[in-house]
Amino acid sequence: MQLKINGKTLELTQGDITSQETDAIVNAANSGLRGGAGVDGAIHRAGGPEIMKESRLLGGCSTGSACITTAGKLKAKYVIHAVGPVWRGGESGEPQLLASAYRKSLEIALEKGLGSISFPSISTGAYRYPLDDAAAIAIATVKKHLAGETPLKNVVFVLFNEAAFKAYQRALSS
Ligand code: AR6
Repeated sequence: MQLKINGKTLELTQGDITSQETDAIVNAANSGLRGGAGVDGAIHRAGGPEIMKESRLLGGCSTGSACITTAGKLKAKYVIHAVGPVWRGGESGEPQLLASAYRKSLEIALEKGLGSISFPSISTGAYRYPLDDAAAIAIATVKKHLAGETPLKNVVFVLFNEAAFKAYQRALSS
């Protein structure tokens, strides 16, 4: 499923983000950049130890922010480590922090002049953010970025399962 915005493409696909060939893939990281389970574990396993070596040098990345490393053995050139919020009921700034994690990732892509980037569904696994709400924020933040001046021509959401794919489809078509 695709949407054209300002001559650029926003695409949804179901699969494993580690096999994406976009310039950057985004990791759903923790603020310590310590690695973990879920998409974080998959990225470090597939990319090899170089990504963790660079992550350690960064010394952490605050919630709602994003930091960049190279991508080791992955096909992508960079991994952008975005730190989404843990869901605590929605009254602790979670929507703003989630939007900010996406926005900061897109700003890093812009600074680096990247043409393409893939996102997972940040915060909706271990961090328990409700899927439909997270999808609406993710899609709205990317749409806003693509409507402005950016070198990004292609933004892909790589959804790991059907439930996530359907939630992002709903968000994209609403
Ligand atoms: N490709 C794409 N999406 C994936 C993949 C994959 N290979 N594997 C899982 N997902 P999560 P969070 C989906 O838990 O909620 C880690 O331990 C998954 O189905 O990876 O932001 C970190 O170190 C879900 O929809 O990230 C942090 O401590 C989505 O990715 C913490 O979890 C996000 O789930 C971050 O939690």
